[in-house]
Amino acid sequence: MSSPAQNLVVVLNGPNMNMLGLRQPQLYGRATIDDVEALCAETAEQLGLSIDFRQTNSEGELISWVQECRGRAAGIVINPAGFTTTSIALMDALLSVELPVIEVHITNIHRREEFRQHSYVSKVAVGVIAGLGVGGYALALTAMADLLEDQT
Ligand code: DHK
Repeated sequence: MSSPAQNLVVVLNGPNMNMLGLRQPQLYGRATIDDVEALCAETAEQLGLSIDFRQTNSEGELISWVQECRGRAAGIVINPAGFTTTSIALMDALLSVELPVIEVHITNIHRREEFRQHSYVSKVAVGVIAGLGVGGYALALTAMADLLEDQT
């Protein structure tokens, strides 16, 4: 029997992602966080994955959620949002769980302000998807499914 951890991908979203659809739609688009969750759920179902989709504005909560993935999940897809460029603690938490991590940004952070371009999360991620809109989440789940398949 397969363990629950084998196909569970935790999709984490950092601060202000609850404002998707309202916040700077010219950059982030009109899709809401609920739309992104629905996209992830649909994509995961097609890929035979389970997902646990979450958003928080709190750095501590995000770190606790990462820690809870150890032994429970097979991989993490994360849009760290504003914590991307600031949180060594988040990077350390991601390292501590020893799981594949894929980083997602809706916008192309490399075309934006310089302060957005350094990511601590990228230091520990298998890969990064940036600038492809909310569709980047579906791409990340597809890449994660391939990664997990290769692991077995
Ligand atoms: C989302 C944010 O909230 C910003 O802090 C990042 C990222 C970019 C995104 O493109 O999804 O700089």
